[in-house]
Amino acid sequence: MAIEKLLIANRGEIALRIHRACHEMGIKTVAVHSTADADAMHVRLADEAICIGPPAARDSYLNVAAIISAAEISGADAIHPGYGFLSENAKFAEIVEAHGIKFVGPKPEHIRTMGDKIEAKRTAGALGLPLVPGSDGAVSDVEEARAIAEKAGYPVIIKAASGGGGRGMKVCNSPDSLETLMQQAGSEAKAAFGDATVYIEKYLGNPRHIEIQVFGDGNGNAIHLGERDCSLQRRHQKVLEEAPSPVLSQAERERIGGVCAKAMADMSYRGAGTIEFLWENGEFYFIEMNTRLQVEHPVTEMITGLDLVREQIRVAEGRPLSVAQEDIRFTGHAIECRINAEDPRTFAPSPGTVTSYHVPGGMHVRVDSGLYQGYKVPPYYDSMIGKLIVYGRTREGAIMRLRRALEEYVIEGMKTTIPLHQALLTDPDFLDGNYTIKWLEEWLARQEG
Ligand code: MV4
Repeated sequence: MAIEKLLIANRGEIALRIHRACHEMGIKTVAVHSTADADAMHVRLADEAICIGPPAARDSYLNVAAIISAAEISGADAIHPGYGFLSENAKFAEIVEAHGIKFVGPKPEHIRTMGDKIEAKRTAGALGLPLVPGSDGAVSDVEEARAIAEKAGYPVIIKAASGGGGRGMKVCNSPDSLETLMQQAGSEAKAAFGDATVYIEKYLGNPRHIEIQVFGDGNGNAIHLGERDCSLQRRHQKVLEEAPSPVLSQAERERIGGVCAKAMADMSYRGAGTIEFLWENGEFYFIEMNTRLQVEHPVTEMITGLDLVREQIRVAEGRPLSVAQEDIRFTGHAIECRINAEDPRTFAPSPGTVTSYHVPGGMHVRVDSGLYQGYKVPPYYDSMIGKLIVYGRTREGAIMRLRRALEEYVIEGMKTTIPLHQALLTDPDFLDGNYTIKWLEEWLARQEG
């Protein structure tokens, strides 16, 4: 059941990334776009393009009826949702499949399970993944909450079951504030997600964010592709990611990776997934699972040589994974810088027209971006305009190459986060790999002073 024509239900660099994988596999592409994206690079390159609505995402990239209609009209036999937008919407995946169209992503039931953070944790625990100590499911009763917090030890964190991206979380330092914070977390969760359900975990004070890339064929075979260290983030937006993590040994990688791969095999997971952990003092603690391709997937591609979008398409066609675990070798080091159209100091969005553009090149340099000279960055969407990814045989080599590539990168007509990356790449802590999830915000505060 080979896919012949694939509809890309996304925009920007990831739409281009998907298009490239398709054309390398001989698959025709259909771009869908809002009126604001008529001149986007992936729209120009796609074999067909269909306008699905006005700029606001809810009327275009989130418009299920318009996207399904575009697939029907163009005769696409598959839809790739990219990341964000409809990528983790179980209902959308079901609707796509109900129309006889292949969804290039996990089974809807797995998207649904992992979208509920409590269900995700229960499932992860049952599959043998190490969990953060805390409540076994939802907590509504304050007395129950007290007992759980007492057992886990303060501080604890109260999280929304429907949350994600850090919204609706409350750190609680003592029993005195537990009741108030639980109520606050519950009502904020209700307002943001329409669901007041919360759960409690021990709060880890200074962890790293390390995530494991997994892949399943949907028939009980699954592999892991090692980890990415995504600790460098600001306000829950990742800024720079690297693989491998500076703190893991090959033995630790194989151990946690093996546990994750077995878990995915046991649930017959299909497609790409990312299992997110907090890592502190040599221990992994599961927090969430993302059932999509991630922005930072290229660092994994660079150190494994595997094309993750190609693998996604293969398993969507019902074919097996192209590699077995024993075939996977982790070689060298890769780093990705997210380039945003933002002020590098205030992070205020800075959309505009690209008046001058020059991309870095040379050995082991990859730029995933839909930018071109004259392109007008629309103000309606995420401010990420591209990613610069480099590979080196060592972490030091990758850092030197990244500095060189950032020097070459010219984007005029808007402010970008390139200068932020350049400053980051000279910091002694960064050079030592000595950072946690709190480090970047503290570093930024020091730059201000
Ligand atoms: C935590 C935590 C500390 N302890 N859970 C933030 C987003 C969501 N995915 C989970 N998050 C956290 N959960 C416990 N038990 C700290 C965070 C957290 C964080 C996690 C990953 C990357 C950046 C972060 C920034 C602030 C807080």
